[in-house]
Amino acid sequence: MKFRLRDCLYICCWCIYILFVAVFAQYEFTKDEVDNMRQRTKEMFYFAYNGYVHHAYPHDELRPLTCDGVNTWGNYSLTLVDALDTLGVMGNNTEFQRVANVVAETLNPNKDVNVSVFETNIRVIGGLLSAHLMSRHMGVAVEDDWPCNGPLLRLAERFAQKLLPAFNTPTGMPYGTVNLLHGVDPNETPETCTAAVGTYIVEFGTLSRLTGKSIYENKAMRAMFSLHSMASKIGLVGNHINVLTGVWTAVDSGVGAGVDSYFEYMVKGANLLRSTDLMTMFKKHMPSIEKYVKQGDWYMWVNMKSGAVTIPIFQSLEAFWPGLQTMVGDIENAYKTLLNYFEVWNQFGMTPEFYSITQKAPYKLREGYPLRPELIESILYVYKATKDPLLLQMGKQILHAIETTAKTECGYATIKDVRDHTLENRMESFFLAETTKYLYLLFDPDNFLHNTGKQGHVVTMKDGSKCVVEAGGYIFNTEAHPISPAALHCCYKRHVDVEEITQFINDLDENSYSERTSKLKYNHKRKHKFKHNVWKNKTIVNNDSRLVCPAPPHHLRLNMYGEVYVGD
Ligand code: DMJ
Repeated sequence: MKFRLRDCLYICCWCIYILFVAVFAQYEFTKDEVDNMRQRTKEMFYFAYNGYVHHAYPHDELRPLTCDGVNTWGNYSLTLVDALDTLGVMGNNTEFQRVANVVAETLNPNKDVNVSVFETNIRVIGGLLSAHLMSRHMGVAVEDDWPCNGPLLRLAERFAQKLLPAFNTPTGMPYGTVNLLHGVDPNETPETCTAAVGTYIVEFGTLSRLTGKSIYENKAMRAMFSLHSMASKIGLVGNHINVLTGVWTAVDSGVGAGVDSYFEYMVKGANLLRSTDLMTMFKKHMPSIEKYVKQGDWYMWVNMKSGAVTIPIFQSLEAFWPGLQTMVGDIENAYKTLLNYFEVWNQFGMTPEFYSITQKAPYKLREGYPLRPELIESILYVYKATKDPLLLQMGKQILHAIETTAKTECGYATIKDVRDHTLENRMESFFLAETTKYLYLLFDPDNFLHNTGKQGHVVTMKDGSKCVVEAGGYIFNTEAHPISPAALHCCYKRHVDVEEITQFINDLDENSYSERTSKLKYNHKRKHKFKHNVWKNKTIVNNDSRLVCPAPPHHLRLNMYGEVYVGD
């Protein structure tokens, strides 16, 4: 058997790595060391944030080599919106309050600009929703009806309304691009990637649950179900689909670019909205992914119909996968895959966009590292599940690599080529929304976002009703914007109660008492059964303050109305 130099080098790398694992697996970080890493992460964030504010705002992004700004995604001061809740995570109340005001007063969804439906959703709507839900904690004087109302929530909804025309297709799957002022261009291509079809349920579900308007959740669910129903006979989805016909136009199947967050949102949507349907969907895909896409502890690209491997590569975007595996309880496999991915990081000091697993080299024209968060995101999830200090060590290395290779005069730059660490004039907004946030959370064990349900805060609404909010279990959207399930539950319960009572009262005019009772029971069940339709496809409008006020428990309010109407 012949050994080539490359093979020897590869074996050496593995030996060094195993030694490294053996040494650091024993190593416990002291509190001071963790504090130091947290402080360095904070400095990194503020250096980039201030660079953006001083040199680039109100443009979307900072250009870190020329120290000026550029509009990339929609001319909506994207980095400011994306970074807002990271200020919250880092405990900067005054700057959070200042920026929340600026954003609420200046962001304009009525612009004649073409935007990506997906990016606007995850970065702008996600950022606004998360900041809205964080605002009380950050000392903002919230409105009486918060979290079911507030300026950032209203702004998020105005953006969502601008995206809705994209969903008006025969399949319910959205177009990729929409004009915020004019809707979908008649010449718009109907070909969209899978992720851009199936990554709305976290934000749109949140909007519906907070506002009581079911349309957003329904649209997002329909798109997801539609896509899911187009899986191949072996249970895989492709990379691009025609949203008018449902015909797949790119049949490569994997968990990376173009597909990634479709899977992520089944799991996160299921957790956030308590949807068994979404988890069932995920569980239907999972065995097919394990059978065909997973090769050893790598995930490759395969043909969605035959399952045959088409491209044996690792993509930096797919490094979120171990985090998702951890979320569904498969920690052992998550860790194994993470070790593979971190080995790629070690090879170059960062991960290239595409890495050939067979050649052990970056792919041509995909050699860059745009300061992506996915690897550190997975490290955080696996760390929270295992508390293994090796994961802190990995985080430390990532922090060090970015500090020493990407820093410029006014920010942090995309690495153009991971082999020579040359730089490119771009700092994506996700560096401030995700990469720095996940790093910070890894090094901040007492952060409020790590609350597992031991704490909560009771808010009293203007109608006297009470809700527990900020009670932990935060679900991060795919742009790392945390959403509080307790707030959703608080507002959703109100809206459902209102609808039930409204329905009950309407029925009183038409039915006998016994029919009324049985209908109520049926309706009560139906609200938990999601069939592409949260409530009914309508907006709940009710001006009766007694109905809007859920102060007494639901059955008491029914009694109240019983007293009013029974015997009429
Ligand atoms: C982010 O915008 C989101 O995480 C998205 O889901 C994938 N790409 C970037 C970060 O790499």
